[in-house]
Amino acid sequence: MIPTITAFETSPDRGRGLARDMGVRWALEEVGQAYEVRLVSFQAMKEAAHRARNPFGQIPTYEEGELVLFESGAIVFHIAEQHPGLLPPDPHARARAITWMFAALNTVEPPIVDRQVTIFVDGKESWGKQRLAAVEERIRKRLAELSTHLGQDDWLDAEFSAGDLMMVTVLRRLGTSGLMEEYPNLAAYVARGEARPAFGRAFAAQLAVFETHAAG
Ligand SMILES: N[C@@H](CCC(=O)N[C@@H](CS)C(=O)NCC(=O)O)C(=O)O
Repeated sequence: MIPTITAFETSPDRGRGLARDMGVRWALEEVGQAYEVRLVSFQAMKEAAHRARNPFGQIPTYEEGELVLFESGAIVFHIAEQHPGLLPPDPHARARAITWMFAALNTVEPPIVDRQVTIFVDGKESWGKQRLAAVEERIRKRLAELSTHLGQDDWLDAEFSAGDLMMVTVLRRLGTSGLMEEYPNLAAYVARGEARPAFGRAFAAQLAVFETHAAG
């Protein structure tokens, strides 16, 4: 059965692959699962039909027959469980890969999202700059710790897994901040993820949506 995901009709990132359907598309491409995309406007996301898929009125969602999921991490996990390729068969290696998925979303992503909120929401406040500096220090702490763990390895564990997919997706949210470049092994790690053919196909598909709708 071909699953359907939802994505922004017009992504605020202008197709830079930062909207959270990116990780889901990437996972589907890694495992070779075809998928359909239902594009939603900001207004449609808040309407009852979409809230039935995601109570928080956000993208991405995932529909596969009767199954309806939201939360990009849960969707990627589901895809990884259904197909070989994203979770290693060895039970311990599998549990570690899942641990890295949680670490990406629960330990690394929060200060990175906080930075975006600080810039877009608190930016005009008198204390905005001070808060941004504090948030960036928290990000540096996490990046330094992750950098130490990774060392000169290619991936977080022996093989590329859904844990790397989520971690690279999260680190990409640092965008042009320059923070990741302070840790060359992390910048190389993200570049390694982006060089995977499945990432390239997912990125191109997301960009094509933006270009089509921006032109129209
Ligand atoms: N934790 C959720 C976050 C979902 C999320 O923040 N989605 C954003 C797009 S990247 C969204 O729909 N924003 C529009 C809104 O909240 O109105 C996930 O990983 O799926």
